[in-house]
Amino acid sequence: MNSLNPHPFMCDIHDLATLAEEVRVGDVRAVSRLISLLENHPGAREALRFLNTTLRKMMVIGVTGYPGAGKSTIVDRLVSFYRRQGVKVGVLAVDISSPVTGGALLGDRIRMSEHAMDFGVYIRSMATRGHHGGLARATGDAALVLEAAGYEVVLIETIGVGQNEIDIVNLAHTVVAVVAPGLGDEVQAMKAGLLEVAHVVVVNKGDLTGANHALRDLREWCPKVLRTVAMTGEGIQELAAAIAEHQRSRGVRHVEKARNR
Ligand SMILES: Nc1nc2c(ncn2[C@@H]2O[C@H](COP(=O)(O)OP(=O)(O)OP(=O)(O)O)[C@@H](O)[C@H]2O)c(=O)[nH]1
Ligand SMILES: [Mg+2]
Repeated sequence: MNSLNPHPFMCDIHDLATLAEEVRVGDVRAVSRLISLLENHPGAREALRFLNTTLRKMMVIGVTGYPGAGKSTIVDRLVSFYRRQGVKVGVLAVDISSPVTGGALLGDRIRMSEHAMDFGVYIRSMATRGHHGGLARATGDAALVLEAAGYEVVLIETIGVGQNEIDIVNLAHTVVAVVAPGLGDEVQAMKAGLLEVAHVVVVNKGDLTGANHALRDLREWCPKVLRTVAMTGEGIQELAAAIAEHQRSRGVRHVEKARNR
């Protein structure tokens, strides 16, 4: 239990210090409580001072791309991959799913999966609050909280359109852009924006017609393009290796365990 004052507008410094201490010993309820406070009360950012985290000990991976491309399915597979290494993983789902594609909200998808009962996985949906910049701040703060609580990898799912793609680039150490065959015009549009900032590009739904064409096309634009079939897990290990390679290349000091896998 923590002693935070239940009054919604009180962020007493002693309560914040206590809450931060609970976060640092890995108390999941304290993690949730503090992230909620950070989302709603700017004053709660004082708690970050007690956490003493910088995101340098953690891998921050952005998974972004057009609605329905398979971001959540990929994130779910990556969570499995990192859990098999014994790494604690946080997942922040920044945007709600598009009603058009029928893709499940990430949290829902993972909650239905094997990770639901896994205490080494923390899953959270982040609300956009309808203004630029605020999303990145709250998501960055949440990542800091997770790092303080001992999570070694955080996966952030966002829909890569508009301002979000800029936000994610500023926050994530490695940005993975997910496309799927058949998106056509959307892929063309992405070339002008997201693909230019992505470190790893994934053509997911590699089982569908058009995947090879998309791969050839994208390889003219991007240095690192991989094919995955997230539904079956094909290509996920290679994706994890490409992420680790990128982290190494930029000298991120994340845990040795999550590296080289
Ligand atoms: N054929 C095929 N379908 C896939 C694959 N990966 C995911 N899907 C399906 O594509 C749909 C969308 O997958 P999601 O993982 O929800 O995609 P998303 O990008 O997270 O979607 P939004 O959050 O709505 O933007 C689901 O029905 C998945 O089962 C794949 O490799 N092949
Ligand atoms: Mg999704």
